[in-house]
Amino acid sequence: MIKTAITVSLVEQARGGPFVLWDGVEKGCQTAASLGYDAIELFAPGPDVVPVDTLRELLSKNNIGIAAVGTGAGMVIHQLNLCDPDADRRDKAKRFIESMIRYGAQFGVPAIIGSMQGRWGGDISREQAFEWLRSALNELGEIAGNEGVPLIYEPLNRYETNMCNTVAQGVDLCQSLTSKHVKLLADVFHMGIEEADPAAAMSAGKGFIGHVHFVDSNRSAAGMGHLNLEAIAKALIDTGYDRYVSAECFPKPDADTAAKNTIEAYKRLFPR
Ligand code: LER
Ligand code: MN
Repeated sequence: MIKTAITVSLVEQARGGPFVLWDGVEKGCQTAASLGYDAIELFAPGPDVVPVDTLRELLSKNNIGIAAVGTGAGMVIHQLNLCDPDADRRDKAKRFIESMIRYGAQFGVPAIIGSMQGRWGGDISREQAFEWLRSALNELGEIAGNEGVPLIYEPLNRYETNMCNTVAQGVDLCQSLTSKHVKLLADVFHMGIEEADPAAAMSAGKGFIGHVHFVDSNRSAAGMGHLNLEAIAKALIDTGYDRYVSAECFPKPDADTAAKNTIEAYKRLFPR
């Protein structure tokens, strides 16, 4: 069964970004639970901001789960990424991601590498950047595997990275890794920009997809843009995917409307 999640951001520096709930983790859990979501997806400044026990209590009190934890704060707050020309900063990027993997693992959920993957260019060749990215994913993938969770790698659209932009490129990357614990995040917003046929791309990701940001063309809530979400959802269901679809969308026209519209669309597209 496909489960539903909604993003909660605690990262002030990311205001204006594609996260729905911004009023703290307690309120986020309450709102998500009251609307019938299965889980929150947490975007936090680091692993120490919401102590594990505190979050455990909040989740249990609100009878809600957690789907995944983001690592983008490493980029947004500390400007760290895995393709930084400076070896010390690349290592700091890995250690930040490791800290989030270990945090998420205490809830049995994966960490997501999106913007922290970085990019090639300037003095850094494409080959060099991919070597660093592969090496980091192998190292971090093994750490995740030893913690009993996958590590999630997210292809992004061309305006955010020049590493992997499509699901097929992500599949190639996963196949080139020695670690078998790295899965892909299929973000339907990025797919709407990069894929010739998002539904076909979803099908081709069968077996490799470990998390989904299920939103619309304009990064609004599912149903508020122009993608053929019925076809994309059907393709995802047909792959046998049974993890989360998550609302990583703008809180437009406001958070409540985005959250309500998303869960209504999820109930329609992913009937139980
Ligand atoms: C960034 O555009 C994105 O989709 C996030 O999930 C990555 O941090
Ligand atoms: Mn995303």
